[in-house]
Amino acid sequence: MKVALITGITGQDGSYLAELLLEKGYMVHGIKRRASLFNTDRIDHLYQDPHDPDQRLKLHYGDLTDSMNLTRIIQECQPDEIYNLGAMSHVKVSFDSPEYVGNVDGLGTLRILEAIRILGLENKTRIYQASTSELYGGLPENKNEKGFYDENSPFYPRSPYGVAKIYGFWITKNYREAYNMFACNGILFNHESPRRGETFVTRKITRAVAKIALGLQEKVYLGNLEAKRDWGHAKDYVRMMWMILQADVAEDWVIATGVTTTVRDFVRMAFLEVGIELEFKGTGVDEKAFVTACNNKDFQLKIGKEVLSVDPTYFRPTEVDLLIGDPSKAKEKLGWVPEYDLKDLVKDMMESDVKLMKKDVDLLKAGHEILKQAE
Ligand code: NAP
Ligand code: G4F
Repeated sequence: MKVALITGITGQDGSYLAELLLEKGYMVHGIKRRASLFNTDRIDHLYQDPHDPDQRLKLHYGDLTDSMNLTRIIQECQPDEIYNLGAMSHVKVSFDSPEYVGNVDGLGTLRILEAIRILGLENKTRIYQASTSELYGGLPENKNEKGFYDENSPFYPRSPYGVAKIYGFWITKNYREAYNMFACNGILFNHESPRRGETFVTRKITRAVAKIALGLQEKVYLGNLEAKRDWGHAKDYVRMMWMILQADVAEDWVIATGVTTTVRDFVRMAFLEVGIELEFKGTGVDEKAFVTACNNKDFQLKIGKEVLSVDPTYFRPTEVDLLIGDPSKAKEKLGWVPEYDLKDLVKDMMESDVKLMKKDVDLLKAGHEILKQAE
């Protein structure tokens, strides 16, 4: 049985990857951080009974800042594959915690690679490093002749997160070249899902739209509506992580959809999923969105209602204006075919968040019923 170790297993990608590897028959080890509250919501459905001898998922307490702990876990698991997904992954937050993000996202990668070397596992263990399109920094002049970022485009990170991840990228490449390790970077463009963290822009939008449509929230405040991102579905992207480690040769790979969309258009698409049409008025910090039509009888808002404002709190000291990736190499050499386009992604996220928020409405109704009966 193949053995995999996933750092960041409690995160969006970690949870989908764990599901995929269990389906493929792997023994999956995951590193979770000790927290004062339960933090395994995304993987609880995979982890019913830790006492079951057939359980193929095992969690270990650990942290990417702790070399001894990482080395011990790797020694215990003897993994065939390590997926280093653990990271402080929020770009805006990285401006507030630059030293911490350097330690976790940069040096954390080194700690994993060095543990493999110390343990003499260079010829056994393949490593996937979660690199990112943030490395490109969105500089227009660095796109290729077709107008995309690809494996050969120069890097220019624009945040402490991007700078930490560029260390992770190069140290992975260096260990591959220096010690002949099967260590690969997946340069992944933004990928989202119903399990996306609530403070990333897509999930913030789909949660807010569901709440606004159900009358649980008045409006949403966002930052830069002009930013453009190449958004794919996390399920498609974790499949590619696995494919990267099954390749004949260790290389670095761009994973993207090749389509870029503004934050503003993502908002429009999310509202349209519940039949609500919007008009945007004003520019910059004065831009707002208003309801112009409601085509779904379940979600009726007042025409003209203001549902979005800009709040400069969400602006970043340095912004990545536009990202768009060229996944040709992954498609041609590894046969990667994504199943979701942006419309499918928005639909999946909206359906999930409407369902989630409806539970709140049902709870409120049940509460009112109980109060009425008590009167
Ligand atoms: P995520 O949902 O934020 O998950 C991050 C994971 O890392 C969580 O399990 C988190 O644990 C864990 N973690 C944080 N700090 C840690 C530490 N000090 N030690 C050990 N684990 C730690 O991120 P994601 O979207 O799944 O992304 C997975 C990886 O891909 C990240 O490295 C991210 O930077 C990279 N990436 C993501 C995207 C994207 O669009 N999603 C694109 C390119 C690259 P807790 O649950 O305890 O917080
Ligand atoms: O959703 P975001 O926070 O993602 P961002 O910064 O692109 O980073 C994500 O993708 C990277 C891959 O390129 C990953 F490496 C990284 O770990 C993370 O998963 O912001 C997307 C865009 C930005 O331009 C931001 O300024 O949305 C803009 N935005 C506008 N209003 C907002 C908001 N972002 C957030 N988080 N919240 C807002 O209210």
